[in-house]
Amino acid sequence: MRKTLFSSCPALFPLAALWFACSAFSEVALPIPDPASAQPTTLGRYRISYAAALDPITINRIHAWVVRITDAGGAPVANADIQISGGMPAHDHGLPTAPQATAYLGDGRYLIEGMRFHMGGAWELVLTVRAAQGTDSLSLSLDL
Ligand SMILES: [Cu+2]
Repeated sequence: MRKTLFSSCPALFPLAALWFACSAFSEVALPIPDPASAQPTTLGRYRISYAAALDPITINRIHAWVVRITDAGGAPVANADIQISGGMPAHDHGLPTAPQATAYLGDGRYLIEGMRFHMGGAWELVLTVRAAQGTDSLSLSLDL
């Protein structure tokens, strides 16, 4: 299953192998977003599904996410630039880390590394996608 994720892009394999080696070491599996959970972005240009490597998400543990981006018709979107921002609106602070999209995993899936939430409560996460269809974003509400 994992092998097929990378078969369409051999150039990414060394990076992916490294990530898998690290993830095996830390006993964290690559999460697979459920396409059925995809949500439309604000302007309807994309649909985004996501999965966190921690389930449930634990406070103060740095971890990875995988997000899957498709166009409005459900076709996987490659070559997207993804910016991650957010914070706790009620506390007027941002994220304690600067999560980054670090690898394209194929089939519209991107590895997001560096996620961490440092307290329980209501978080907002904003994923901004810039790709061929234009720029659009999705706000997620997380109650931790
Ligand atoms: Cu807070």
